[in-house]
Amino acid sequence: MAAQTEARQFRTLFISDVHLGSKAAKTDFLLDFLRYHEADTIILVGDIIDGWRLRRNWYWPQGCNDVVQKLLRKARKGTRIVYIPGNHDEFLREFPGTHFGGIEVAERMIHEAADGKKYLVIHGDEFDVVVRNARLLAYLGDWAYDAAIAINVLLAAVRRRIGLPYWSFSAWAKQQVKHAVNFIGEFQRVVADEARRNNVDGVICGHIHHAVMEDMDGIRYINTGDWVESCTAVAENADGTFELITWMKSDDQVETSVRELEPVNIAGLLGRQAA
Ligand SMILES: [Mn+2]
Repeated sequence: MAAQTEARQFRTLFISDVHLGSKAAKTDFLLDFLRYHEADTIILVGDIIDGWRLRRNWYWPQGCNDVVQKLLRKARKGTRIVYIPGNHDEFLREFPGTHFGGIEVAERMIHEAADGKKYLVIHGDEFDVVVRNARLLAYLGDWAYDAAIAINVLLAAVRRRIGLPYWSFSAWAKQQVKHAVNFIGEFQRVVADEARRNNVDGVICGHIHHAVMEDMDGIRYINTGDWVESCTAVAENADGTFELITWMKSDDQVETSVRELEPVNIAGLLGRQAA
């Protein structure tokens, strides 16, 4: 493969689940990706910084600084950068509407593509609870659905206060290998429903580390994937079309092979789930 020497220019780039502060973060690949991909707007779709991991064990090698510096430099040069926090960087959820170093923090946003289509942009973790209880909630109706999401948010706050990590859908789904595909499909369906409720054409999210672009009954579902395993990003072209980019290389050709699952304590919930 011929080396790419010029940066590609996009209207928008979407990146999520970098997990800076976790040993699994592929910062060298992401840095290389950011070197060769420019955009008018970059939207960080959550779990960029792994706050849980950092609270346990401070791990912040030069690569993490380099990624942050690279993003701040792009912001200084005129790229609009929006940071939508996820569950691993939920400490930022307390600062919606604030700016730091030219980066805006927003809980969620509606992205209007160049072709006029509208996309809801969210990290997606709030729908874990809906995925786990889909059938029950469908039976109980709208009020239960809204209540379940509210309880999930409250539960996350309590767990955070007592030092437990957020219950992770993705880690759980991965452990349930046999059922993982079902749960990914269920997550996609639930998130697409949320887009429908917001009267938009599609949804762009992260969280489950499964990059894909597909149609879910007329709603465009786009997942940006992650920079822990798959090293993917989603780019919007000047005409409003989207492409999924996989970037597993760097100029330094440093191959990292650290793979680890999120160290979450999910035994209680697993016990209840495992029938
Ligand atoms: Mn997440």
